[in-house]
Amino acid sequence: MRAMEQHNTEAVARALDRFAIELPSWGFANTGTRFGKYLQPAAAVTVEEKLADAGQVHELTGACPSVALHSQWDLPRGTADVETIARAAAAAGVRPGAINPNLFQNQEYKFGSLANPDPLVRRRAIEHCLEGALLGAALHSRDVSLWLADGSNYPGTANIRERKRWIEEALIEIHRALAPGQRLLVEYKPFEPAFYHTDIADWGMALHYARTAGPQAKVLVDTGHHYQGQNIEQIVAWLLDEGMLGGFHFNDRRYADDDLTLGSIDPYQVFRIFHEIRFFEWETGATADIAYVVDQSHNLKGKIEAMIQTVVMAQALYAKAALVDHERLAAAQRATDLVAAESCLQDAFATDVRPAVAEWRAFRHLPADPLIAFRHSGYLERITRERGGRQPAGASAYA
Ligand code: LRH
Ligand code: MN
Repeated sequence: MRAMEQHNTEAVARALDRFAIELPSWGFANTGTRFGKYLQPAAAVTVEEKLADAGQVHELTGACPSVALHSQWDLPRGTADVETIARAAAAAGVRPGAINPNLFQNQEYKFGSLANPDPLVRRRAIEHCLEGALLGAALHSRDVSLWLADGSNYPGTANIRERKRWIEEALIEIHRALAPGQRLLVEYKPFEPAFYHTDIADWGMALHYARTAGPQAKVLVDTGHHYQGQNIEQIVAWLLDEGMLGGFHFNDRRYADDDLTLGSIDPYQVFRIFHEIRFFEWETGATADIAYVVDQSHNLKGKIEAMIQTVVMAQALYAKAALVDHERLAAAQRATDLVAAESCLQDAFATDVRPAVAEWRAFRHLPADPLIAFRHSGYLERITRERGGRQPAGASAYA
């Protein structure tokens, strides 16, 4: 094997050894759009089924040992569900991941949650987040991952400054309740479901709120939560340099928050994000403390297959980013040799890492092609039989 191939194979193996991506429990359930939900008979309904399906993806890819949980969907009875989750996760060979409080589904959140003009609603929203921190501690999961749908639809209908202060007060109180080692991740989104203003609309606002909350708060970047044309990897570079990048929600999109399969539309986008992280680590010698999480809804594709595609694509793009020659890149940047610098990224991105990834899988007794292995496993046929007969959960809610 030529020297370059050997170097690449070792670099890919080192990179994949330290790459893990967390799967969303809600990615295995029937989800839809405001125009409806196409039900899949094999879709998971119970949290045990969501964890089992995630366990299947981990068993085939070796790269997704934890599952993000949405408190209202997965722990409707709060602490009373902790034992069930812990046992089901262990049975599925995965561990509970980030706790996502749900501050958007209840009727009382019509005019907001932490930013609702009604102090009683704000109080209840804070209590729900405090419970989320407790659930996380009980499940030994590290992150409380907070997204607010809060905002307004018409000019003049909300006091934006007052809402800002309510959210600051709430996040300070929630941060105070974190156990040592726990983190509060603040996720931003420019619009939807609010279509005039959103209270945490961009990375700058999320950065401000995280700093205001306290040292255990960081910013979460959902790749689908940006205006068209926004340079996401520049935001990533900034947050890295500020020590405030806590994690990602990965998905892909053509238009808005489409929640499509990672790398299905613009794989070079994810590669550029991974590059900024690897380049930061090379330059600083530090390991970026980042939670990689998938946040997708598979309305048309088979849910487990789409998740396997996602993990395989994430591994491939992370491996490619590990092949960028940082020495050569830094020299070309300093020399303003634009073409040489750009080629460092393009050469790595153009490298076919599949043979090296297949070798990494073989070495770990993982199937060479997880998707083919899944299709031959009979798992889908079995769960379709087991789950198919029942009336799928209502076609109304998101998940
Ligand atoms: C909001 C969001 C958030 C989740 C939800 C399922 O668009 O990205 O992270 O809670 O999707
Ligand atoms: Mn998200």
